[in-house]
Amino acid sequence: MSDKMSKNKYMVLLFLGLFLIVCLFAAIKLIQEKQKVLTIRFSETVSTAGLTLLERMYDDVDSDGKNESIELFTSAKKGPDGLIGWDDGQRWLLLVRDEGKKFPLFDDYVQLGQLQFWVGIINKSQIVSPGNVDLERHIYVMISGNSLQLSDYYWDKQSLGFKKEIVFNPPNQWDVKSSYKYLNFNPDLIEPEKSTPD
Ligand SMILES: [Ca+2]
Repeated sequence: MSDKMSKNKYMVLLFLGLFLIVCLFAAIKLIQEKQKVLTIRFSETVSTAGLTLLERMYDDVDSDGKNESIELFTSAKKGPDGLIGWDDGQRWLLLVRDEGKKFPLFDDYVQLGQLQFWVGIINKSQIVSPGNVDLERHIYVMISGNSLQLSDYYWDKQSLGFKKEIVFNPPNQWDVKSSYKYLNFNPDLIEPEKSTPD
């Protein structure tokens, strides 16, 4: 074998080796990205019995033309004076209710903190004068405690569930100081129930 042929063979092997390494890194990154996204499907077991409703709003979070109800509950109880008896930690439940189906977006204990949520309405296709079904909803959930974590929930037509992505969770957080939106019970945060939802 000539020196030139050996050199070419060496270059091809080197190129293939580098290509395989790049593919491996790309595959690892893809797997890590996929692991960050969870799917929340409807639950037949989640119950709101004994919980306090803190906030409710109606919006078409799955863009099918009909409103769902987004409800935030806590296990802390409202006293006769209207004040809420907060403990050092309690259960928080954020629920999307869609014609009898309940999707628990968040159902967990939060120590020395609280959960807040917002509904972001995105005109992804940049349609002029978009209708309700042209818009994409994102439910943003911020959990505070010893750290801050922001998650993005959005409807996924394929899995018929909500995808959850953690979009903000800085490392090495030590503590968080914050005001408490739900310190006192505020009935204005509970949108009245509609007999015929939009
Ligand atoms: Ca809907």
